[in-house]
Amino acid sequence: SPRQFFVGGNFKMNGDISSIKSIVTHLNDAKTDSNTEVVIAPPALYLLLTREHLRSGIEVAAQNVFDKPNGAFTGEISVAQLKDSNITWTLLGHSERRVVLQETDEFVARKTKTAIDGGIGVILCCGETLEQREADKTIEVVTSQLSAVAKTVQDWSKIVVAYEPIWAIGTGKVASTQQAQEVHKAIREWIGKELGEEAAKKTRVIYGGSVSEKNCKELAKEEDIDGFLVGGASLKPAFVDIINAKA
Ligand code: G2H
Repeated sequence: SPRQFFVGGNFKMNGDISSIKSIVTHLNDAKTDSNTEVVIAPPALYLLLTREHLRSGIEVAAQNVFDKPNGAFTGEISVAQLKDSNITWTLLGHSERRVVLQETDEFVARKTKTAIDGGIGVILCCGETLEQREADKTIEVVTSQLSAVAKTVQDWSKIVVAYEPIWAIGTGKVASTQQAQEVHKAIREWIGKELGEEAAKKTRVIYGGSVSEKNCKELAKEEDIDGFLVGGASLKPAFVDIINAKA
């Protein structure tokens, strides 16, 4: 594959100083596949601590960022503040934010544009509900989430697309390799149509939703699965096995 394998760890709202330090120490000491790009996303409060203790070669991501440069936006963090703290990536559009915080496709797109224009990478999440899948709307839902971004961002070289079917998140119900591959392939075809063949060839499309050390190897064999976004398992030592899924 012309694409570097990419594994993200999304800690969500988990951990404390002591447990995050021990995850970082474990990663620092682990033998990780040098062909895999690794990025971990702790809660905002622990970004600096994580960056300070984590070895170079592993990047740190925020779980969210705001779309304004600075000012009276209580509770928000800017792209410039992330860069100032050596935080080089952000997640955006995770379904937990789309559903719980009611973020729209347009808001996710504005934040993605701000992050990309500011020079940080974006792990852009998309995915359908069980109801949408059963109504055969999966590809339509996912591509319309991505379309909102393509309207304002043409350069996707610093975007990693994370396909996360909502029904597979934190449920232990992983998508089958065929189900995942089918959507990843459709996303790549959509990228080709909207952004060109070069972008389709180069953009990493990673899978998220109950990825574990047990199911990662099979998923990693699929042609259009370029890595994983890992939630629950990224808090455990087995995260290293997922990083090494291709090794
Ligand atoms: C999906 C994933 C990480 P989990 O949200 O973003 O979490 O692996 O716990 O399903």
